[in-house]
Amino acid sequence: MKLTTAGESHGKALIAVIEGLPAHLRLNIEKINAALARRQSGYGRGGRQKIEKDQVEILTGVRNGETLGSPVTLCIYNRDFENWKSSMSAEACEQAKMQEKSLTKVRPGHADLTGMLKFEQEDARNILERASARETAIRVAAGEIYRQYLSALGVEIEGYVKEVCGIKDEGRYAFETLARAKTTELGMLNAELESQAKEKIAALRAQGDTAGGVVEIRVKGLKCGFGSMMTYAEKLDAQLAQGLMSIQAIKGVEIGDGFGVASKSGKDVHDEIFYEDGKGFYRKTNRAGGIEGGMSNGEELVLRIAMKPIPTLMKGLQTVEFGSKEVAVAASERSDVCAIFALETIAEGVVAEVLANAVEKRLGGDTMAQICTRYDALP
Ligand code: EPS
Repeated sequence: MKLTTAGESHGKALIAVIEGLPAHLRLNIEKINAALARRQSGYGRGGRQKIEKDQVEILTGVRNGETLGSPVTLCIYNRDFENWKSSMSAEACEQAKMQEKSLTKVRPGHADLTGMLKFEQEDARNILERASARETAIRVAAGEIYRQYLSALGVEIEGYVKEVCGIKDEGRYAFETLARAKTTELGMLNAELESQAKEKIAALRAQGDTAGGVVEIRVKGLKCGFGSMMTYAEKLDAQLAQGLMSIQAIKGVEIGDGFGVASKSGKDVHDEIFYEDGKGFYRKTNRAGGIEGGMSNGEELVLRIAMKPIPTLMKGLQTVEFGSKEVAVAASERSDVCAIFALETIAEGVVAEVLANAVEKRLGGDTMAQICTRYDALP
């Protein structure tokens, strides 16, 4: 299943085309819009979210609430385009309007400078419009479709915020308790830690600074044997890391005990194997995070991702003005202080995309009924 997204942050719209979805996948469009609303919310978000009210429009591939098997096209209109028309239209724009919206005091940590050098641009606007995390809106819409595909097989994905700028939740939570994170302001499950994290974000906002954090994503119901150790491209852990790393601002991905395995000896890292009639093979621990040899082993998948603080700081860092090469303060008009709550929804969608593709690769199928039958027949 191939996903292509397109669209600039202040352009007319964001678009996604998904090829290869089976026929008869019943879509819950309200759930897609709920995921979009969640991505827009959370404590620490900025002014742009007051302008947008993201709603998906399905342009192709779905009839009467069900996929047809043809390419599915999704569209989210950018309301802010109304304010940017004169400098973001495909048609010729007035130089003065382009100048007004140009950005040359390049932001450390953003794609601005490297993108300008690579694509031979003198205005970072031509880089940042695509680099912006606004693109995650359409990835969430597509991700929710993959999530509904997996849900039809009994595979569920949930996540929560584990850390905000040094405030860490070391708790261990049962899968069934994770959904509650979506009803909190920051996606944390410990109310005391969440209130500390909110204070931290408020203080950083006052200082013109920003915050990142860690999100944990878990997957329940994925049977043994998805992905393969036969070739490196088929390894499920490699595919998940690639997908999660491709989300804007992600600097680290851990599976299971992740970096923690390096400081322990083998007996404290590997999950011992047991067998019981009726239950089959099982493990009492899950330090591997549900993946061994690049394949799902039937245990829960446990993934963690680290998000860097957003690189648009209201109190801009030192930089160099691109044209004059003079010392400058990095550009800022408005920014989020922290988008960690949004990341949870985005990461769920990306994990769903990777897993739906792994299912498709192994089970094929033209219709949802065929795929469900093949999935149910697996041990
Ligand atoms: C975003 C929209 C953007 C940014 C943010 C994500 O809106 P604007 O640039 O109009 O304020 O708030 O993008 C970035 C963090 C970034 O560095 O580009 C969104 O809808 O998520």
